[in-house]
Amino acid sequence: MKRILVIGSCGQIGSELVPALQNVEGIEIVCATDKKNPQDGNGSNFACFDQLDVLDYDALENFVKDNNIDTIYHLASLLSATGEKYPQTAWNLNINGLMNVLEVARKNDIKRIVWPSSIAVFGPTTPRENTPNDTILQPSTMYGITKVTGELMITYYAEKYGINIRSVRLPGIISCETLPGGGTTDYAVEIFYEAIKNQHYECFLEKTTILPMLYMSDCVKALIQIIQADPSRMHHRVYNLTGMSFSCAELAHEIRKHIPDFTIDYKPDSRQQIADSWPMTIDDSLAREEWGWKPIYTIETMALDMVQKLRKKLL
Ligand code: AKB
Repeated sequence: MKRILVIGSCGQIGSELVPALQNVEGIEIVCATDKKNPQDGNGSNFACFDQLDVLDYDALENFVKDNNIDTIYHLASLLSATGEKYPQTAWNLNINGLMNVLEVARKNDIKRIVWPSSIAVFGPTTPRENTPNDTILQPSTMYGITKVTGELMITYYAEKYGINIRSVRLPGIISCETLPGGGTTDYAVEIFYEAIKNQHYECFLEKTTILPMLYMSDCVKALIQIIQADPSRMHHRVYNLTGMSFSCAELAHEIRKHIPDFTIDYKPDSRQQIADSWPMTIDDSLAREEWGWKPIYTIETMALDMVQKLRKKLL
C-alpha cells in the first residue's frame, strides 16, 4: 500500500491538509512528520507520525522507506518576516530542507511531490496589479529568494529525474485551526482573534495596504486538486493562485459587520516594506485553464465563516 507523507503537518496548512487528505484517501494512507510533537500543537490523528526535522536527511529517508511513501507534501518553511530576522536560517531550512526532500525522492522512487511556493517570489520590479504567472521574479526578501530558488530546483528535478512535482504560489492563507507564524500576511488571521477576544486590533500594516489572500478550505482544495490533475493538460510547473484581494481597512470594515464595536489602529512596522514589495492582485487564469482551479470564498463569506468558527473556539 503506497502512502502520502505530509512534512510540516503541525503547521497552519499541514494541520488542515492532513484531515482533508485522510477524508479523500483514507486515514491509513496519510503519514506525517513535523519538528514539533503534535501534542504541543494542534495534532491530528495520524496513521503514522514521526517527530523529525526535514534537515535530518537520514531520518527522513528512513521514514519514507519504512512507510512505503510515494507522494510527499513538503510544507516545512520559514516565512517572510521571520526570514528577514534570520536570513541564514531561512536559507538553510527552505533550501536544504527542499534539497533533502528532492534527494530522498530521487533515490526512493517517489512519484509525486507538492511544494508550495509563494507570492513572495515577486518583488518591487514585478507588476503589482493582476500579476501574471510568467513575469519578473526579483524578490527583495530572503524568503522570496528561497522560493524563486526552490521553483528552479523543483523544475530541475522534475525534468531531469521525471518526478511529477507541482507547485502553487500561495498568497496569505486565512484560517482558524492553527495560527500562522512569522508571515507578513499573518495580520489577516490575527485581526479575527483580536476582534473576537478584545474587539480591538493594532495592525502592523498600513490601512491602505492591499494583499492577495486565500481561505484555507480553498487552499487545501488546490493542494489536493493539483496532484490529481491530468499532467497532459498542465504546461506549467508553478501556478499563481488567489482567492481575494483586500486592504487592511476593507477587512476591518467586513469584520465590523459582525462585531460592530470592533476598532483598529495602524502601527506599521518592518513588515510594511515586505508587503509593499508584493503584488496587490494576482492573475491565476493559468491554474483555472490548465487544472480547473476555482476558489469558492470571497471576503464576505470568509469573514462570516471565520467569525462563526472563532466564536465557537474562543468564547
Ligand atoms: C508570508 O506572509 O510570509 C506568507 C506568504 C505570503 O508566503 N504567508
